[in-house]
Amino acid sequence: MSEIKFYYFDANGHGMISRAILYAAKEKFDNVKVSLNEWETLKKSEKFEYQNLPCLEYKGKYYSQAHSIELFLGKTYNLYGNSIEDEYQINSMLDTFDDLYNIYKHIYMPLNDEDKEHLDDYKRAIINKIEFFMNNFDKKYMKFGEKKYFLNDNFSVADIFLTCVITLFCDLLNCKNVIEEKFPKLFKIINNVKKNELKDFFQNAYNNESNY
Ligand SMILES: N[C@@H](CCC(=O)N[C@@H](CS)C(=O)NCC(=O)O)C(=O)O
Repeated sequence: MSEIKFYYFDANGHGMISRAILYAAKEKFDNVKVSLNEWETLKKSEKFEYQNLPCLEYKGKYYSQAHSIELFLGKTYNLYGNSIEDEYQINSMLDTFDDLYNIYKHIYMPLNDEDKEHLDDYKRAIINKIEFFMNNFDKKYMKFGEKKYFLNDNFSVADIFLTCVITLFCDLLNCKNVIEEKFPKLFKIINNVKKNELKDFFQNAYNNESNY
């Protein structure tokens, strides 16, 4: 049994980036996919201190909250840049996940009839938001000197974020062609990372069937 376990549902969502970091680092870990039934019981365990997933069990300790786990793993495997400025750029990118998710959740699990009537509006809103963020990332990438990876010549959690989150939302919203055409430089990084650092992840851990 591995001394590292990553607990999340059988979906991509809030667990995707941490799973991808573990794959990119070629770490041996148990990728525990919790079913909704199991979760009802597990949720009450003190291991899951905020009563939600993802959760990382790392060498006997439990870690909660998606972005904090990403930071913990990113630093553990030296994928968090070389300076406080790099860390800021990575954190600021990671925070855009929740901005996208907060729109997507109205499509993924509409709360009321109003949500159901406005699915197309939410879809348009989230695609606009993706374009807005990509435009911002594109400008930063040019400012950073258009190196092999987003920040510089070193692979980092910024590249993992870009590859995972943009792939996920493009798949969910069926908008890859539109986004790829507008941001060819960023897609060069994404396509390269998919073929190299995250090849195993996309072959074995990315869930094509999930709607989140
Ligand atoms: N702030 C939390 C949010 C995580 C979250 O929303 N988890 C959801 C799945 S995406 C969850 O555990 N839902 C089940 C529940 O709340 O019982 C984080 O960033 O980890």
